[in-house]
Amino acid sequence: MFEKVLIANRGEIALRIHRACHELGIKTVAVHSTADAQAMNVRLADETVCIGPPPARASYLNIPAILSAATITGADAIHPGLGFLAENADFAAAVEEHGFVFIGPSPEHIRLMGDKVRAKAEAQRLGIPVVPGSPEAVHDIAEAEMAARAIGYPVLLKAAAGGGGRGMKLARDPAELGQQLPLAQAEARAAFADDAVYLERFLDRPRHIEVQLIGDGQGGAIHLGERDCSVQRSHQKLLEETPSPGLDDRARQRLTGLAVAALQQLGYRSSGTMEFLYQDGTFYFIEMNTRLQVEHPISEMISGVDIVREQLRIAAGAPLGYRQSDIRLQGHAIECRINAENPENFRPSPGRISEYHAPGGLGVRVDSALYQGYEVPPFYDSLVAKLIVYGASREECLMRLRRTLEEYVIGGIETTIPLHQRLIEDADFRRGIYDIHWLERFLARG
Ligand code: MV4
Repeated sequence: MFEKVLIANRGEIALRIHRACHELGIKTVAVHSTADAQAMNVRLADETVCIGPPPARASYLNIPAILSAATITGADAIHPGLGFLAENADFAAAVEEHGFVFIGPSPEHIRLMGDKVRAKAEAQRLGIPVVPGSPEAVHDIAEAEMAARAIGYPVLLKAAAGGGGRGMKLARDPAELGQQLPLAQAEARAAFADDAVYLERFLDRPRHIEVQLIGDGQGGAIHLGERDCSVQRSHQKLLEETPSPGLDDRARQRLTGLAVAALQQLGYRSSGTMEFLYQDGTFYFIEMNTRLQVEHPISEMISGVDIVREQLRIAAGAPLGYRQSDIRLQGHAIECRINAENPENFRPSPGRISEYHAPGGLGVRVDSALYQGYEVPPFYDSLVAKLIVYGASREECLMRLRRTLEEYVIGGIETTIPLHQRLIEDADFRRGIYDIHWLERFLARG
């Protein structure tokens, strides 16, 4: 096993990785920007290196500074966490070229899944149903119109180098396609330095379902069930749950079985997630994320598997510690993302935490680097805590969630806690009836 791991991230996820390392007896190196010198993950680390000023491109995205920090401290391996450099294939390759272990998938798998057109083709080759669409990027209006006619309108234009929803454009007919194609190409170029776009049939009210997977690159592959991530706004997830209240056991088995078989075929190493849209009883693969995800704890709650520990063990060369038959998915888990934001207009609310009391008790997990007196900096993502609650049933989970949201005190800043309190009382949410548009409608009702 590694002796020392450098954690190339910040906040709650850096703390999450630090905890997994310390449980395995691994020393940690925290790298941080000048804005994060007082952060809890930095305070708890065995060694710290300041890698630059607050803007992420000068610190958390600064590859030479991170590699230098690993060299100076004599780290064996680097965990990228999520966001920042986690899905940067060039970073993963550079880490390895410098003689460190990258705690994640191979650079080739990161690159493959980063190209959304290639990823879909690969998924299809591995027997996974994909959204009907253009098999390749379209380069001009003639190609786009031909593809759209074959797919059927309405169609969505998506950036091949994209993901996460940025730059998507809807076209309901050939005239709209003519207008939207250059806009989609320009946005793709601006956001991803690559103007390649592809087409898909537009699904109007899907659920967003993803499968948590872990492979060891040595033939071992498991799934930890699915997560329903439909409760979102502007592509920002607010609440996730597992299992999805929208799936029956047969659909779940089909989906997870296909996904894990494909993962094994890929020879994939580390944690990964296949994302699907689910509508009218049909699954459609859209993307694969080649990283640990924010919402991974709910899968840990119902499976008992420490996903970060498995990432560390596998990166150190060990085979997966589980076969699928060892995994028992039991009960229900929900995560509420608590952001430092105004709960009505979602404007960031950084500042000093004047008072802090986290909930506890049976079935409760709080992943957060907050503490009383901490100053939430204004430079980064507004996620400051994740409240994860377990129940034997969804009903029990919801009752416990209500109780823990009531108990949670975060003073001095605005948070999304009041919004979570409101939305878990909604009749349709309580019945599990929602799709990716549900939250927007809920917010519009006031
Ligand atoms: C779609 C779609 C409808 N039809 N693709 C947005 C994020 C990116 N990962 C894929 N996205 C979508 N792709 C087709 N063919 C609707 C969305 C979408 C969405 C997907 C998942 C979660 C939230 C979403 C919010 C708006 C749109």
